[in-house]
Amino acid sequence: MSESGSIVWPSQNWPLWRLNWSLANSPDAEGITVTSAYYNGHEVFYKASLPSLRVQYDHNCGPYKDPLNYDTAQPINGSSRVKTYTVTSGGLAGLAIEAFYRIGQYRLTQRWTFWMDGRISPRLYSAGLQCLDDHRHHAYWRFDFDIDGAGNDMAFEYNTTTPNTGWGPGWHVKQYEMSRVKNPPTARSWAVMDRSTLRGYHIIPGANDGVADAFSNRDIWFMQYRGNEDRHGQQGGAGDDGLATYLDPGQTIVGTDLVIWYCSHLGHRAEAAHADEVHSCGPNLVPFRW
Ligand SMILES: [Cu+2]
Repeated sequence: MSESGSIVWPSQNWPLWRLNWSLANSPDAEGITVTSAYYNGHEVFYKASLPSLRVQYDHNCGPYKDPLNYDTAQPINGSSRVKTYTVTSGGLAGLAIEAFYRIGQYRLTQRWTFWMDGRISPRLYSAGLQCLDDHRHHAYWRFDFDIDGAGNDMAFEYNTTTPNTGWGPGWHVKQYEMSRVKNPPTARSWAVMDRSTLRGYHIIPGANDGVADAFSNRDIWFMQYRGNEDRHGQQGGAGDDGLATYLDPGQTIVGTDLVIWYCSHLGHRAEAAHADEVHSCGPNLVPFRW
């Protein structure tokens, strides 16, 4: 079984967002996928998904890779396991696409919100304890951007310490496939942009996205699109995200079809008082020149 749909939002007469969504069953394990997403008439994503959720405990439990798919999702809207609805926050409306999963003792909510101003909030909410021990959930989103079409993309990194290299103060171009970690002292963030239209998205780490560690040691990966690297959640395993093998450090990414993976590291403490607390993570994607 699976579920899927197409949405034009907020209305056919005012199609700010157009996209398709689906939630496939096992062996796929990539949560709700969003495909062919357009904001204001311009393509943003070929596909966006959540193909890995790994958890590491401090002591004798796990690690686990938790599969987000139709089989672990629960009915939340009649018999449907995916719910789409309009949310409002601070006066701004958004299109939310949501699923609720139960895996062992975990209760997980995955939500995509596509805001009226073009911002996108991919989120994962977690509650429940598999073992009475401190642990970290590592949620990996895969963003296959096709801004104004598949090819001709560029990736950038921002640091407060970088002089103007022609792209504005703080920004420099990423030339090759690579992975990076956050650096709060320089307010590090990233961007993807179409080289001809100069439309793009700024990728800003979320406030609760934690820090990389020895178990999950990177925050973002930039790579050229290769069809055989979209494994629908079956890349890597509990102990290893498998992404290092996707990187070819000699492969230029300037002007190519870019795929960006981003990982949130969600810490979760085990004290009884915290066991039922819901924690959320995820980056903020903000459009520019749209
Ligand atoms: Cu947890």
